[in-house]
Amino acid sequence: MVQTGEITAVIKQAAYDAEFDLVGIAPVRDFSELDHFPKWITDGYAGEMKYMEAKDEAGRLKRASLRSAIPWARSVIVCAINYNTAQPYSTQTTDPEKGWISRYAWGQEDYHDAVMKRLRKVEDRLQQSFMTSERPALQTRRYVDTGPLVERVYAKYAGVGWIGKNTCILNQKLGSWLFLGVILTSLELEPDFPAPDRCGSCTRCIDACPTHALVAPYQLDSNKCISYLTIEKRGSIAEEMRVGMGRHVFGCDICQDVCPWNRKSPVTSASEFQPRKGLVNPALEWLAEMTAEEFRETFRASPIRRTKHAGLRRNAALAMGNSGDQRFLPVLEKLAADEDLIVAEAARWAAQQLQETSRPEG
Ligand code: B12
Ligand code: SF4
Ligand code: SF4
Repeated sequence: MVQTGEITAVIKQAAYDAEFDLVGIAPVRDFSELDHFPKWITDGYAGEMKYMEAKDEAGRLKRASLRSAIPWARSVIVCAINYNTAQPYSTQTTDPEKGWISRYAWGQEDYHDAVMKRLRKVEDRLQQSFMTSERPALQTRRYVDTGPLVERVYAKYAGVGWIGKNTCILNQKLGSWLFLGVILTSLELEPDFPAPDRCGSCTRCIDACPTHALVAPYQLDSNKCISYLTIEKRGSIAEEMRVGMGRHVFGCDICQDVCPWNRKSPVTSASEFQPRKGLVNPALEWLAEMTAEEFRETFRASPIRRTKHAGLRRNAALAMGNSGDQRFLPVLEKLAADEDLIVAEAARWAAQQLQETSRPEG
C-alpha cells in the first residue's frame, strides 16, 4: 500500500505502463485561457456544435469552468499518446485525384477507445494504491473529448505541451500528433509546471490555412475549418467554403503539417494507430460510390463513422469538383441523381466546377 505522497509517482508510472507517451497533473483552476471561451461561443465560432454550449444549473458555460461544472474535482491527470505513423504529410502529397483523410483517422481502432482503455488502467492503479480499509474509494472520472473541460488548457498546465497558434497542443520532443485523455480526481495532487509557449514569431499555420479558419493566433473559427466542415457539419456546406476544402474528405492536417515542431515527430509503435489499407490518399471514386453496407463494414470502429455515409459521399463529391479531373464527370452525373439531396447537390456543384475548369482560357 503506498502513501498519499507517492501517489503522483504511481500515477505517472501507471500511465507509461499503459503506453501513454506523456503524462502530467494540472490543478483545477479557472485559468486565464478559459476567459476566452465564452466569447468564442458568442462569436459563433463553435458553429453547430451545440454540445460546446452546455450550461450548468446556474446558467454558466460548463467548459469555461471545471470548478463549477464538477465541484468535487481537485486535479486533472492529463495523458497523451502519439499517433504519428511513417506516412507522408498532406502537404507532401498533393495528388488532386486522391482524397485526404486526416492522419488521426487512419488507425485500426477509434482513438476514443484506444485512449479510454489506457485511461482505465491508470485509473484502476490510482484507486488500488489509494484505497485502504480506513480510506474510501476516490472520486474519479475519465474523459476523451466528452468531458466539460477544454482538454488542451489542462494539458498546458499539466506540462504536456503548449497551446500553439493553431490551437493544438505541441510538445517540444513529440510535436502535435497527440491524442489527449484526462482523469479527474478528488485528490489534491502535486501539479506539474505549465509548458512554455515556443511558437515565437512563427505564423506558418495561420498563413497555410486554406480557408482562413485561424482568424488570429490561438483563435479558430470552426465554421471555416475544414475539419469541422468535413466531420461535424451536417447538411450542405456553404458554397464559398468549397473550393478551399481542396481534396479533404475527412478532417484536415495542414496547420500541423507545416509546423516546424512536427518536422521530426517520432512515429508510434501502437498497433491501434497503424493505417488501415486504402485510407492514406484514398481513391475518391471508392468513397463516392460506397454503399451504406460497405461504409459500415469499412469504417467499423473508426472515427470516420462520425461523418456518416452521406457526409463522406458529399465530401468526396466536393473533392472531385476541386480535382480539375474530367474523369470524375460520369461518377458525378450518377451522384447528381442520388436520393440523398445533399449528396446530389454537392455532385451537381462539383460537375459544374469541373466543366468550368476545363473551359479554354480567355
Ligand atoms: C470541438 C473540437 C474540435 C472543433 C473545434 C476546434 C478548436 N480549436 O476548438 C473542430 C471540429 C474544428 C476540431 C478540429 C480538430 N481537432 Co478537435 N476537438 C474538439 C474538442 C471536443 C473541444 C475543443 C474545445 O473545447 N474548443 C474550444 C476552443 C475555445 O478552444 P481552442 O480553440 O483550443 O482555444 C483555446 C486556446 O487557443 C485559448 N487561448 C490561448 N491563448 C490565447 C490567447 C488569445 C488572445 C485568445 C483569444 C485565446 C487563447 O483559448 C481557448 C480556450 O478557452 C476537443 C476535446 C476537448 N474536450 O477538449 C478536441 C481536440 C481539441 N481535437 C483534437 C484533434 C486531434 C483535432 C484535429 C487535429 C483533427 C483533424 N485532424 O481534423 C483538428 C485540429 C484543428 C485545430 N487547429 O484545432 C485533439 C487535439 C490534440 C492536440 N494535440 O491538441 C483534442 C484534444 C481531442 C483529443 N482528445 O485528443 N476539434
Ligand atoms: S485544420 Fe485545416 S482548415 Fe482547420 S485551421 Fe487547421 S489548416 Fe485551417
Ligand atoms: S506553425 Fe508556428 S505558430 Fe503555428 S503552432 Fe507551429 S510553431 Fe506555433
